[in-house]
Amino acid sequence: MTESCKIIGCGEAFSLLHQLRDVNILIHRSPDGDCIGGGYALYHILRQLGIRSRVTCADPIPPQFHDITDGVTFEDFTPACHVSVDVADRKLFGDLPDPDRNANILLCIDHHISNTRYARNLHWDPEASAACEVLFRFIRAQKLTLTRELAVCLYIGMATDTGCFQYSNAGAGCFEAVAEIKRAFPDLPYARINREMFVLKTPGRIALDANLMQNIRFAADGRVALIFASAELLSRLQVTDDDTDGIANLPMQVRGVEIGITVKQKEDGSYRISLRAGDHVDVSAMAKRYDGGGHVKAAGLTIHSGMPEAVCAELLETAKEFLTAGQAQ
Ligand SMILES: [Mn+2]
Repeated sequence: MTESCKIIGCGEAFSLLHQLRDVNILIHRSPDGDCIGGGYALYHILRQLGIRSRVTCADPIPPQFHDITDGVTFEDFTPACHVSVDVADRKLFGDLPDPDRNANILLCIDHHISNTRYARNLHWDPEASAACEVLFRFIRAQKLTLTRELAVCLYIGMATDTGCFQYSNAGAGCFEAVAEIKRAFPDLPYARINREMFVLKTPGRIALDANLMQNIRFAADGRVALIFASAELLSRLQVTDDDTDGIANLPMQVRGVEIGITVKQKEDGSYRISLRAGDHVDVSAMAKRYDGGGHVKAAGLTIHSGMPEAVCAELLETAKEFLTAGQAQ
């Protein structure tokens, strides 16, 4: 944040990318479909421009994203510059090895309203459903070729960030992009990809969901709901971090819930909290109070210590407050 960040459009982002060589593409820790799809899409775009790049992530890419990663092998090289995709804040890079950890980010391509402008240049559309939607429009604006590989990356990014096109962030631009992708590549395995992304769960995950829903807590006459996944439960059921992806949506399945809180206890005693909002509530504001961030309808934060009961009680109280704030608008 010490240097100023310049917000740039497609044309300027394109001429910037054009001048680069040996690009390290950084995506966020606990990688999801959008940052993986977006990171690999940028790799394919740079290939079209004759520029060598690779995707770097602090955590391994989960196997269900094999449609994106299959057939891609990165060359080994010392990066000359760093570009980030779908990363709202540099602390979301996670635990990277040293040259990358403090890297100067030349360009960030993002869609998070909470972007902290840590990069020197930001190609940004906070209205876009996904970083992959931003990249789709970039490809169109710059008359790049929408290859099959790009189509797969971008489809998965948009599908996952919109919960298979069910969230309110799935706007006209997203549907237009997906329509164009489907028209250009009608034979991609969309149904199989959707099933892998949104339907299939491991047995451990099924058991986890059942346990969490059985112990769900409500406040404010059922308008706030909280689920708590203790470190003990997670280790007993042997669910991986990747397996817990999406549990944040469970509290919102209950009719009447307007703020859904998911508390995940880490082994080190800290808590990773995900917030989800129904209509009329802004959970990004609630996350900000705890130095977190995200979108109006989906945000996250970390609480570093405390007893589980106190942490949950405080979050329920804070949510009640933001519920009332939302009503006043
Ligand atoms: Mn995203």
